[in-house]
Amino acid sequence: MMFRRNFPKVLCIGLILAIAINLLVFYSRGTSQISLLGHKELQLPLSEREGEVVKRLSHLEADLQHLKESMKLALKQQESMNSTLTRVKVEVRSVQNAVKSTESEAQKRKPQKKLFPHSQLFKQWGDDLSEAEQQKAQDLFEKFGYNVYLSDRLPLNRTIPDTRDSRCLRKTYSSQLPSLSVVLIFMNEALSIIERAVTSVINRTPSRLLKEIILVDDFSTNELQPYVRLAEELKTYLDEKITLYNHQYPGLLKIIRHAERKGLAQARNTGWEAATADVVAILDAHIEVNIGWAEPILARIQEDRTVVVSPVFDNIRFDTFILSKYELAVDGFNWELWCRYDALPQAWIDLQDVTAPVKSPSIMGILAANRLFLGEIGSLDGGMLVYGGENVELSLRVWQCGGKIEVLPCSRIAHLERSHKPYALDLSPALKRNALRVAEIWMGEHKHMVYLAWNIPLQMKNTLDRTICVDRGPVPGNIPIMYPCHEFSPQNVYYHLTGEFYVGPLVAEATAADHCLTDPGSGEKPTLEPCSEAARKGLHIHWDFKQEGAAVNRDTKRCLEIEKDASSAYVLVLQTCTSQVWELQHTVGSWGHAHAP
Ligand SMILES: *[C@@H]1O[C@H](CO)[C@@H](O)[C@H](O)[C@H]1NC(C)=O
Ligand SMILES: [Mn+2]
Repeated sequence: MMFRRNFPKVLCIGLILAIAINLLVFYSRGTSQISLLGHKELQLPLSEREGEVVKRLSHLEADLQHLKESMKLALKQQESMNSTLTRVKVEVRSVQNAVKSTESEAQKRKPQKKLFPHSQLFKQWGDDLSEAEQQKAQDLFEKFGYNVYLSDRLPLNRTIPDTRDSRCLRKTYSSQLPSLSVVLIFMNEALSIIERAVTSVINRTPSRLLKEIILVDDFSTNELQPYVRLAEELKTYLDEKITLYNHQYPGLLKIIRHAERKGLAQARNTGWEAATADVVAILDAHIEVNIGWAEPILARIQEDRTVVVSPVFDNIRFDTFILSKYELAVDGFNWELWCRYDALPQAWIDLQDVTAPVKSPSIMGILAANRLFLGEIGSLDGGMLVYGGENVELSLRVWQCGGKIEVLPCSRIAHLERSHKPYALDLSPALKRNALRVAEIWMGEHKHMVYLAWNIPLQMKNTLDRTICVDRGPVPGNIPIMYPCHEFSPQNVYYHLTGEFYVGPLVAEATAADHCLTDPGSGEKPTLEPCSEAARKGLHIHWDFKQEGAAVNRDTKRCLEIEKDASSAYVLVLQTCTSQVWELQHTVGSWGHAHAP
C-alpha cells in the first residue's frame, strides 16, 4: 500500500460514534473493575486479634511473593540487558569489520562510472558496482520497483532491528494461544523477496502456533516480455523451494495459483478460503515479520473474536533494504477512500500504556482476524478490482457489523514499499471505481463526499475558453492560475452556499486547511488562504455566484475574471465586472451535514 502521512479528521459519523461508544464501554469497564477491587479491601473483617495476626501473616506472605516476582522480573531485565549489550557489541564489531572490508574493497576497486546518475536506485546505493552490475541492478529495479539485485544477495534469515517499545518485551502471553495460518499473496514478486517473507514467518513465529503458510499467486505472468522468465521461475523454482521447506517442516507450505488475474481482494479471499487455523493473518509477500509479531495478535483475538487486527508497519527501503521505524499511528482514510495515517486517539494516550491496543478506523491492507468471524462478515469484497479501496470497504463493514479494528503496538511487520508499481501504469481508474462502489454500498448520504473528492467532475470554467480551468497553482504558493483542464484534484473548485469557493483537494479535516479563494483587497491577483484563518482575519472570502453567472466578491464588489497576459495566456484577475461568466461543471444539492468548512 502507499501511504500519505498527513493528519486528517472527519470520517463517517457512524464510525466515530462506533469508536466513541466502544471506547466508552472499554473505559467504563476498566473503571468499574478498579472500584470493585477497592470495595473488597474495605470489606476485610477487622475481628479478634488472632484473625488479625493471621491476616498480617498472609499479607506478609503476599508481600514476599510480590517481592519475589519483582526480583525475578529484575533478573529477567538484567538478563535481557546483558543480551542486548552482547548483541550491541557483536553489531559494533560487525560494523567495524564491514567498514574495514569496505575500505579494503574500495582500495581494490577503482571508482566506477555511474551509468544511471538519475535512477532512484543509485541515490544511496551501489557506488562500487561495475558497469555490468549496474546495468543488471537497474534492469531488475525497473521491472520490480525495488532492489532485487541487493535482495538476491542478502541472507534470507537476515536480522532486522527490533522496533518494539521496550515495554512490549515485558508482556507475557498464555501458553494456550489459538493456531495461526499465514497467507502471503503476490503477483510478479521477486523470488528472494517471497523466500525472505516465508523465512521470517518460520523463524519468528512459535512453531507450535504456526499451522501453515499459504502462498497465493495472483497469476504472475506474463504478457510483458521481461516477465516471461519470471513467471516460469515463480512456478518451477518456487515449487522446488516449497518441496524443500516441506521436507524440513512437513505440510507447512501450500501454494495456490490463480489461472487468471483476480486482483488483491480476491487473492486475499483465496488465501482465507484455504486457511484452516483458528486465526488467519493475510499479508503481502514483500514483508518481513518482526520478532514477537504473532503473540499479541493471537492473544487479542482469543480475548475477543470480533477484533480485526492491523499490525504496525515499519518501512524497508526499496533501495538499501534498511529498516526505518514508523511511529505508531492509526489507519484512517480520506474522502477519496485512500488510506492514510491518523493521529493517535486521546483516549488511548490517556491510558498511558504504550502496549495497549489502539482503536482504528481502518486497516492499511494487511490484517489478522478470527478465521470464522472474517467469514461471518463476508470476508473481503471480491468485486473490488486491482488494488485500493478494499481495505476501507472491509473496515466499514467490520465496524458496521459489530466488529472492531485495532492496531496492536507490540506486533510489528516490516513492509517493502515499491518506488513504483510495476503492474499498472495508472491505478486511478480502479481506485476511483472501487471508492464509488464502497460509497454506494456503505456510506449513505456521505457518499456525495466521495464523489466530490474524486471530482466527478467539478471544474470551474470561464466561458471565454472552455479548455482551461481554475487551478490551485504551484504548491507551495497561494496564487491560483488558469491551466488546461485535467480533472485532477488541484482543479477541484467547490462553491459553498454560504459564499466560499474552495480550491484544491477537499481534505475535510481539522488540522490541514482547505483553501478559500480570497480577494486581498488590493492588487489584481486573487489569492488562496486557509479558510478558517481567513474567516478569523475577516479577509474577503465570500462571493456571490450563480451557475453561468459572474463571481462577485461580496465585500469589494470586484469580479473574478480572466484576461490575456503579455504572452497571451489567460490569467486570473480581479477587476470591475465586465460580465464574464463562469460555470461549475457539476452541481449537487445539499449533501448532508458532514461538510466541514
Ligand atoms: C542464517 O542461516 C545460516 C545458515 O543456516 C546460519 O549460519 C546463520 O547463523 C543464520 N543467521 C541468523 C541471523 O539466524
Ligand atoms: Mn504492500
